[in-house]
Amino acid sequence: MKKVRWMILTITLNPAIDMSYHLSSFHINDVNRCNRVIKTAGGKGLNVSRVIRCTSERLCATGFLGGTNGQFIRNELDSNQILHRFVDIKGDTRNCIALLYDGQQTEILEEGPAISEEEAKKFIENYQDLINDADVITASGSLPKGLKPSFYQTLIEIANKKGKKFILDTSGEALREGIKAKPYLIKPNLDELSQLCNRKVTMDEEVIAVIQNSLLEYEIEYIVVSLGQRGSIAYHQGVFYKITPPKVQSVNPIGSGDSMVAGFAVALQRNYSPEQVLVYGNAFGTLNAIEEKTGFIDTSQIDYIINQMIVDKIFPLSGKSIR
Ligand code: TA6
Repeated sequence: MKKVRWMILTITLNPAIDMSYHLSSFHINDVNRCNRVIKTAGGKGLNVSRVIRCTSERLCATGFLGGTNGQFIRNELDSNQILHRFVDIKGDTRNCIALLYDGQQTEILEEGPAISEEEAKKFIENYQDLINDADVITASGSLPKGLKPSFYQTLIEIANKKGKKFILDTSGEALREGIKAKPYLIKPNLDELSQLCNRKVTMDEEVIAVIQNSLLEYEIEYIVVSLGQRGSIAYHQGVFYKITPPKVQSVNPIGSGDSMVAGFAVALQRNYSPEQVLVYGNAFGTLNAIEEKTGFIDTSQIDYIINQMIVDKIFPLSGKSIR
């Protein structure tokens, strides 16, 4: 039988069933009834997987799954025709809750199950085998309990030895440790960047200064700081970019950062130019925000959105555009 070679490997170490409750009223310390609940196979890496699946690129999803929630996710991946190779765990995969009311979103994220040493070892063995069939690897979200904060670092080192491009999208200690292994691309948002440099970062000039002063030493190919609807500021090989997406009517921004990661992975897989890589990621983020479903894009709209993207190259010190 012919062996199927996938090209993008997505990693979700702490997947979740995402429950979105759309509420017409919301009162603390009272009973709130809800007639619109959406249940999705979630965790950031599974959102990435679904968006890649919307394109023609082939992928395989991996991570840890356990219990009936784990089985639900496996069934969802099967029905979305997403190839998957998860490691079975004893614990139960978590639930994450989003309460959507009056244009606002309140999230309750369970910590998730603990991973045993044996399960972590099994994952690494499985991963060593899976990456042989991948050119680009994405790793998204929090690390589950039981794994060392340097777990992503280990995965990046293994990928780098084999010449694979590793995209890391995580936060806190896992990001701090992960960047030491030189991932190919990182995509912190402003909160994650602020955590990383231990001070509040909001302005474009501050983002550029933090990249220059605190991140360049790690020699990461692409550093992309996502700014929500304002797009992103990126650094690649000595050049800073500001990418501004067109103004759109946002319907559901959940998963837009994950969608951005999917866009980067697809563009890297296709060996696009650096500007195209940056534009693709941003376009995918925008396309997700205009859809009701989390982790979904309408691929027929990619060119339409890309044509409206503004890419400015920036002088690092003055923040002045040189477009
Ligand atoms: O940003 C929302 C989300 O993508 C949800 O899908 C939810 O599962 C959550 O993130 C998980 O984030 P974490 O960082 O805990 O892995």
